[in-house]
Amino acid sequence: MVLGMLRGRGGILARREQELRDRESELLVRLDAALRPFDVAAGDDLRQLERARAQLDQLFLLVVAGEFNSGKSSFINALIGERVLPEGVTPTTDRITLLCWGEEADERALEPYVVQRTHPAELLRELNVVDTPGTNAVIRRHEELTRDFVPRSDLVLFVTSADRPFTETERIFLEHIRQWGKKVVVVINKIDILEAEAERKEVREFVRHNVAQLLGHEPELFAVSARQAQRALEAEDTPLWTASGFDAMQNYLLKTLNQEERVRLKLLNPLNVGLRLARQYQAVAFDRLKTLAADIQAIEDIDRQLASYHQDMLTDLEGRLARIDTLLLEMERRGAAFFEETVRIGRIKSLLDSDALRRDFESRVIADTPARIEEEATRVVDWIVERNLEVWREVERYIDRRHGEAPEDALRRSGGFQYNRQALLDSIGRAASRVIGDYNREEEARKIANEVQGTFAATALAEVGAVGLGTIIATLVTGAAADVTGTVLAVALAVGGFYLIPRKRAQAKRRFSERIQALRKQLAGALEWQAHTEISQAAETIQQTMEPYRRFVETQRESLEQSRAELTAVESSLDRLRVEIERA
Ligand SMILES: Nc1nc2c(ncn2[C@@H]2O[C@H](COP(=O)(O)OP(=O)(O)OP(=O)(O)O)[C@@H](O)[C@H]2O)c(=O)[nH]1
Ligand SMILES: [Mg+2]
Repeated sequence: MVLGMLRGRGGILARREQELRDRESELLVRLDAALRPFDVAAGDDLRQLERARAQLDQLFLLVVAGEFNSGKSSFINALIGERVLPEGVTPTTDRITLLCWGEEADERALEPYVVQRTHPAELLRELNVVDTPGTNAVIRRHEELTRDFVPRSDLVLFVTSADRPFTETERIFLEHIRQWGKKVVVVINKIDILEAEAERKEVREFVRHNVAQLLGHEPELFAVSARQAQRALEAEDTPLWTASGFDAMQNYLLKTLNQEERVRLKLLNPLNVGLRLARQYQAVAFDRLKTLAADIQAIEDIDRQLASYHQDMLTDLEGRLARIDTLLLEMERRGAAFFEETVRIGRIKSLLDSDALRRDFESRVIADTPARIEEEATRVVDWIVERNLEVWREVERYIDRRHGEAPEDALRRSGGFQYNRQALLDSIGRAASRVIGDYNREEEARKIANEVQGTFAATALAEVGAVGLGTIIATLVTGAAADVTGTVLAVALAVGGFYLIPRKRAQAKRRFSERIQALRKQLAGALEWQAHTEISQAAETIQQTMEPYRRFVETQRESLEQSRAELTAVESSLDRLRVEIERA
């Protein structure tokens, strides 16, 4: 009301209207910017928004839609007063036809499947009318065209037919229109086929009730007969024109839907499109944030897993080293007993036979200890190898689980985001599978064993051949015996040094014990260091592999949180503006 009055007073309305228009435009530009980060999925929606915004400056757009054969084209022809559109019993209209005022009848293509027709009909000076292909026809393409066009309309005239009023597919289509926040006027056409007034009333009531239920408010509803209206026009029969319902229909379109109401609807059209998109993409952002939260959880789990693996590994290793300790300790004890028994004055003769002495030492003291130590060390190495593999398996399992949580269709719908995320998950999954697939336990074990051996080889042998750890250890401990027996022999030969014997015995025991201590330290050190290095390396490789995913998750989260906040802000501004426009 106010809008119309103000316009009448010249300039003031124009300013008020312009101000609302500008604010709306500004909000829609903001919305557009907020939707940009939503990648390809938002492409179509952005176009809808763009078009709706562009139409702010165009003539009011009345879109006539409904099921095929309900008489949409006939309805428009009657409204215009001439048969400008083809009518027919089969699905007839196969493109969107935009009817505009023009001095001469003309036609030109606007977009694929969209034509503009000019016609010198009075009604078209007030509004543009759009004829659409019918829904629920066998030709699916028709319905898609119409669906895509709905967001552009300022008002939808929804035409249902009296012979099959309000079908299920019509309900679904109306639901779609409603989601775009469109104002809908319902037309029941072909009312002429119902002769009894009671039947007409029944149909009206049925449609009214169902539409009201769907829209949540009483619809504006007209029962008409396009056929009668066309006949009335031809015969210039005024009573028939009134009876056809077209008098009331035309009145509504030109008077009730006056200039101010049209301006209001015009302003509300892009605004409602914007509101819908703002809400829709907040939900998208929410969904993605939920996915990301779970991703972050998974990444943290992997981090924790890696840390605890490291800890477990070192703890487990202590137990394994204790077994090697026991072997060494037993050997040390046997050594002490051997020296106690051998390095004695009464045994001087056997002491002089250093070869025999050494053999004796080797068989009684050293015995199979080096082989058993080697066995234990091999077990430790195998266990390191196994552990390493397990860490990667764990990563693979996590990635698999994250993968499984994004269903195929969701992936397609959400476009870039899910696609990129999935690609990153895939690449980690592949990296993990590759490591696991290529993992050669024996090769890994050999590598680690070589490293450990290397630590000893330098001390034990000048030259490292392909000797095992056991041989190296044997060499090291036998060296102690050689040392001892050598010294003892020297003493014996020096003669007279009886009193030296006990000292030499103590010295031999001490030396042997020192050797073993050194060996023990070296072994534990080498194995611990290897375990630590291996797990650290695996952890580092895993972290590196995960890095792009981690970065993706973090940057996406940040940007989605911003988008969501902005969308919420735009939504509430649009809501406020809507109230203002509705009240204006
Ligand atoms: N009885 C009766 N028939 C009508 C009326 N209006 C249209 N028809 C007939 O219904 C059939 C379909 O009319 P159209 O105007 O082509 O219907 P449409 O909704 O445009 O159909 P599509 O373009 O295929 O979606 C034609 O045979 C019309 O003659 C009416 O008021 N009464
Ligand atoms: Mg048609």
